[in-house]
Amino acid sequence: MSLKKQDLLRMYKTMLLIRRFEEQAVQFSLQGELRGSLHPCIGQEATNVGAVFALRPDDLMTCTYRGHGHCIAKGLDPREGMAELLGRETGCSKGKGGSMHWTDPAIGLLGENAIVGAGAPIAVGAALSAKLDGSDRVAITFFGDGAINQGALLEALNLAAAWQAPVIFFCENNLYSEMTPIANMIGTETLAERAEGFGIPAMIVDGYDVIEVYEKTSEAVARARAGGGPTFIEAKTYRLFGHMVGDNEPYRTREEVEEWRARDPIKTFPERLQKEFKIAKKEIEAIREEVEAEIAEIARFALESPWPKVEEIETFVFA
Ligand SMILES: Cc1ncc(C[n+]2csc(CCOP(=O)(O)OP(=O)(O)O)c2C)c(N)n1
Ligand SMILES: [Mg+2]
Repeated sequence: MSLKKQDLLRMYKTMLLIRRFEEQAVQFSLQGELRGSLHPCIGQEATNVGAVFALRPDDLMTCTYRGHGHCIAKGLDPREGMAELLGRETGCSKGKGGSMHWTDPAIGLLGENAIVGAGAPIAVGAALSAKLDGSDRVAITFFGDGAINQGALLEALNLAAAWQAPVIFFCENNLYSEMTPIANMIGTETLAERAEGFGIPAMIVDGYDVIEVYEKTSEAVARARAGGGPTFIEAKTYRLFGHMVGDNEPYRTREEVEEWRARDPIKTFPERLQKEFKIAKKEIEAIREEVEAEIAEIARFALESPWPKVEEIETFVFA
């Protein structure tokens, strides 16, 4: 395994930071500090971190409205992320994007996207551009199982294969598209086998195992960088929170949620670090303390940040 102790600790720290960030965001939403809908990635931190850690800082990325975790893992300043959620001027999209439109070209983030499947063609275009420039950058696009029947995704898969674009299609299959179980929406056993029909190699990974996600994504990234074209990855994952704040979850059972919660990477990964990698408990506790302090600072920064000025209401607005 190529991961060293420091990498494993950084993975744990980032997953925990994402979890605590999302919990703080939910709290802000319930308190009315955060307006608009919020789709937390609670439970999906191992795919966020495992996949993004396989990238270089100059690689390109698109993700969905459930994208805070990917963006933080890619290097977005979480203070700017939280300020964006609260609509403040210091936010990564100047307070004009909110939860579903974080953007930061400096870290290769070409944007979250509220339209299901819409990030995929953007990533294929970015990958094609990297290829035509003669660079070895790759692009990754994250989407959910619900995107699997979207024309935009299917056309993007086709063009990526035809052009051998250096792009990774990363599907976070959390079993539901809003309230609809994936089993009601497709006739195949897996989503991965769809990609094979386009001539794209596919892999299925355990999305609750951050190391496996990292290793498999690294293989796909290496192939893309070397000119080997696209890969489709289906990660089996689960959201431990509802689709969005306010979802009362009538479409799934408590037992199902509890089964996944028992494997929650935020709980099981530090146990694994101790048992399998012999990392001392006190190092893990130190990370927990660091993250708590960071979250307090993130919340303070966002709450104390100014609102955008009325005179700037039309700047950075397209039409
Ligand atoms: C093109 C389009 N159709 C419908 C919607 C409404 N919608 C918002 S989220 C969502 C579910 C998508 O599920 P999935 O892709 O599995 O992602 P998850 O929310 O599970 O992460 C739908 C249908 C939308 N945003 N865009
Ligand atoms: Mg889904």
